[in-house]
Amino acid sequence: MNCIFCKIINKEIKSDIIYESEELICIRDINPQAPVHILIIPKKHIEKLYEIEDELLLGKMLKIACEIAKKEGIKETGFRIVINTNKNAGQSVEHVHFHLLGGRLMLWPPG
Ligand code: DGP
Repeated sequence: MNCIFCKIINKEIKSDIIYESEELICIRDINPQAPVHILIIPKKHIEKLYEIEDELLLGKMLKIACEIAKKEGIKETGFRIVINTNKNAGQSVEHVHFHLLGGRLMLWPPG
């Protein structure tokens, strides 16, 4: 399958892996938008957030994001979890992923 995240999961493409389990892989974003920018990616190839049927998987993704926020030292200062879905939101990789961002002041509303 010609999916960049599947290639990362299969170790065909190198990445900075900070957490891995049977179901998830968490890597540093190649183009960081904040001092801490980590992608939480399910290993199963699912393209869109609304296609995930496994509620437990969604919960695990949020839970690991919080654990990583703590490890990265952004839990107390603040962090943002972003899930871009489809064109208007700027989804560029068609394999669902959460962005965990922190380490700087973030604006609201987002651009
Ligand atoms: P999105 O635009 O929401 O679909 O986010 C895709 C993110 O994936 C974007 O922030 C850049 C990141 N990305 C794309 N290709 C690679 C890669 O090969 N390695 C890593 N670590 N991140 C990548």
